Amino acid sequence: MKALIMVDVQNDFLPGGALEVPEGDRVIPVLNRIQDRFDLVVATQDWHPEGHSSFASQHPGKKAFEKIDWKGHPQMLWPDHCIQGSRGAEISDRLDTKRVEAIFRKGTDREVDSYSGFYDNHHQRSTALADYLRGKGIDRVFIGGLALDVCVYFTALDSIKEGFETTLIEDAAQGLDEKAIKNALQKIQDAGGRVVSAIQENF
Ligand code: VGL
Ligand code: ZN
Repeated sequence: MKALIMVDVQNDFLPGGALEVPEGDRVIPVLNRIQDRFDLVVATQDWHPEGHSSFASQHPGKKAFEKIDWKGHPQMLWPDHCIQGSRGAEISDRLDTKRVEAIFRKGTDREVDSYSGFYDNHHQRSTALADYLRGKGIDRVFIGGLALDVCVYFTALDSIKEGFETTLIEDAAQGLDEKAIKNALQKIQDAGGRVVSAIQENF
C-alpha cells in the first residue's frame, strides 16, 4: 500500500510568506494531480509556538540563516514562521486536502526544532507518523512538499530508517538552497531511497 506525505505546504513557505521557498507554489498543481494514485494521503504542518528557539528573533545579535550552537546542537536560525494559529501556518488553500486523512504537526516544542514529519531534530520525540502509516498497512512512502532541502529531506531520511520503501517526487518538491538540494537528493539515494519525477513515473 502506498502513501503520499505532503510536507509543509503552508503559506509561510510559499512566495510572499515569511520563509518563502522560491517557486514553492510549483509543487501545488503536481501534488493535486497525483493524489489519486495513492491509497493514503497525509500532510505535515510546521506549527511553532511564538518565540520558538529556531527563530533568529530569539537570539540577540544573530540573523536569520545563521547557524549557531544551541544547547550543544547545531541550529540554523530562521525568520519567525508558521506560528500556531497564524495565516502563515495554514496549509495553502490552493492545495487539495479532500483526501488528506491526517495532519501531523511538528515543531511545537519551543526548545527543539523539528524538520522531519516523524521525529524532532534530536530524535527524541515521535509524531507517531510511522506507527500511523504501519497501522494503515503502508509499506511504500512517497514524499513531496517544502522545503526539499530541509523538512522534505529529513522526512525522507526518517522514512527510510523506519523501513518504508521511500521515494522522493522531485517535481513535487522545491528547496531553498541549490547546494543543499543537490546534497539532499544524493543523501536520500545513498540511504536507499529513490528520486523520481511525477511526469516520468507512473508510480
Ligand atoms: C522548514 C525551516 C524551518 C521546512 C521548517 O518546512 O522545510 N524549514 N522550519
Ligand atoms: Zn520551522
